[in-house]
Amino acid sequence: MQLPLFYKIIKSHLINGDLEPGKEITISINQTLTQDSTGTMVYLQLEALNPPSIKTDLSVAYIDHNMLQSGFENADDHAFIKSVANKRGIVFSKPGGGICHQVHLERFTKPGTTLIGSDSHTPTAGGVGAIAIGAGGLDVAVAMAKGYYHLILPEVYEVKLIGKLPFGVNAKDVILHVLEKLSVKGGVGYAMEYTGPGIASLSVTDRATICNMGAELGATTSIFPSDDITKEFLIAQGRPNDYVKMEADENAVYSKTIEVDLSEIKPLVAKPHMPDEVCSVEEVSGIKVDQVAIGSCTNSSYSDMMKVARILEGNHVAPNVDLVISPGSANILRLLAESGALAKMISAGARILESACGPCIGMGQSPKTDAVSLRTFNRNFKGRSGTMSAQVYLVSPETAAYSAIKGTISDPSNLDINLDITLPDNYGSTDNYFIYPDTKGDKSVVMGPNIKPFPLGSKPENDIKGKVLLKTEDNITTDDIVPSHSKLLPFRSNVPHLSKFAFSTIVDDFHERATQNNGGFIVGGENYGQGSSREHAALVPLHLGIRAVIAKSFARIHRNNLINSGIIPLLWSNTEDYSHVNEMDELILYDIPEALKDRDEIICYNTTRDEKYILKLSISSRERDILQAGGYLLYVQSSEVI
Ligand code: MIC
Ligand code: SF4
Repeated sequence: MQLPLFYKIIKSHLINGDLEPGKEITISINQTLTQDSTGTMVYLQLEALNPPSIKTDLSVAYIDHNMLQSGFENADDHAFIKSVANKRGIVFSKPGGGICHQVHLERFTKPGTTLIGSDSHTPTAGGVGAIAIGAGGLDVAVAMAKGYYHLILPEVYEVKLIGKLPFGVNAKDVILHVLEKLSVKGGVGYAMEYTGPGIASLSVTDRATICNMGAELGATTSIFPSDDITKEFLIAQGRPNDYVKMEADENAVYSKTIEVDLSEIKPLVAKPHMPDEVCSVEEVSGIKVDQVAIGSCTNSSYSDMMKVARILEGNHVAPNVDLVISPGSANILRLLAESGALAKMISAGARILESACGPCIGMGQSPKTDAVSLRTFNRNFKGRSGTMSAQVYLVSPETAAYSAIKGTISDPSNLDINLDITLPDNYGSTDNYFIYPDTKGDKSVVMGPNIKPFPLGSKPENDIKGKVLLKTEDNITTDDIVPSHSKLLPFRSNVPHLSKFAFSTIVDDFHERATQNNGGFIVGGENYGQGSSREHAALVPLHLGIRAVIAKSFARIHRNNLINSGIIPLLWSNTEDYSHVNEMDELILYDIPEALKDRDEIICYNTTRDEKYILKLSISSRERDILQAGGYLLYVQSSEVI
């Protein structure tokens, strides 16, 4: 069969299983990346695994999320990660070096290779033709220790691009367009593969923007071919030998195809509070803006920043607007400084932030009450900015910069300036932000008082009895399960503290409900756990005594994190039953160990309503073993099985 590029790379990395969509496979992993807010857990787990050496070709630990040092906590976490990196042979990217996905794309990703990262936007690297997948922290620790990763083989969704983007339209608008068409659930079970003549007009970083927000589609990953444009990018990044041409077989067979005519795309926005609430900029133009934030792993590339500088040049930020800009990497910041573009931004009245995630994850720059905030980021979930009442719109850098000077949401296609950016022949580098492991140096691990042991699951009991602590709507995010902002991110290595804030975007007493009832169940709707890769969204429920979550469907990474933590993800056989269950109903799940051996169903009895439900157990045989062992760490430690 003629294969899509995604399957070709999978095939060359296949350790176990067949190219059969829907079935679990094992692939070898060339590279891993971590960032600091998930990284502390990853490296605690790696220490627990204590491998003789790491098995990847390259592993990098980035510091980019927890950058505010308003107490010792974040600095402690950084010191811990740095010490494990040195001990285990992992490259450490210092704070200030840049956002993991942008830096990895610039310095390390190679076409045709595999990368997993403890961050949901790891697929950004698909922009150079690599398979890059976001995963839970423990999966990344295991990939370093053992060199492999298990996944359910997705089907491949072809997005055929034709035409060329019109003036003022960014790659961001392309992915917003795809989100409008497919929704935040539309990519679940798929790898998105971009093909067609339209690709030739998109730079590597444009492609990376599109792959980045494949995470918002729920896709396993997204990928572009590697072609002459990739080659030029890698040469300009000083990595000519990393280039290899990668493309789908001619007449490759895809499960689904949509065609997108780039020339028909207009500037778009995602309205509050979901990335798929898309409409044209024109429809919302004129809305008064309070804050504009430009940056994040979606839109912080050199060309995005240069376009912003062009739009700001000779203008000033409107009096009602606070404009903040964070370039994606130290190298981009250096290039902006050298070219004079930074001076144009500053002259216009922008606040320049360091190269980091910053406002994207609520690390500062929370907008004022009821503010309208325009962000070039990828997620606008309610409360993520740190201000519950803020109205966050996701936009392109062009829309952001133009709106910042106009003071209202404004359509950049009305601009009358040249926005063609000539990319550098040589980007140079700021590799002094990397610390390479010192083989002869001190190998001790530094653990400050903020670093607490992580919770471990346990073998399941025969029957699980408990109350429904919470019943949620569809599309609940991990930002709901464990919110993240400047007050909570410093506690990513302190699960007991984080657990006090579980589900606090939905109810303010989840912690009490769980502790007063000795744990219980969560009942979810469709796409439960969408969004980030944070395994804290499983570790916190585990700490609070949750042993099973029953949902209509689960988001991929969160489902895996539940299993890794020893929590059973169950599906309604009859989704009607969802409407029968209420909060505080008491449920009993019977014969768990037996069911985990080989059954596809678990019987659930609702003692409050005297009703019986059949729940589906849709898991692989390896996942059965993991759940029987009480979680992935216990399973891996006690098993040499791949
Ligand atoms: C995010 O964008 O939500 C994050 C913060 O980068 C997360 C990781 C985390 O929660 O630490 C992600 O996308 O996986
Ligand atoms: Fe950082 Fe935001 Fe990207 Fe997450 S989405 S990695 S917080 S920039």
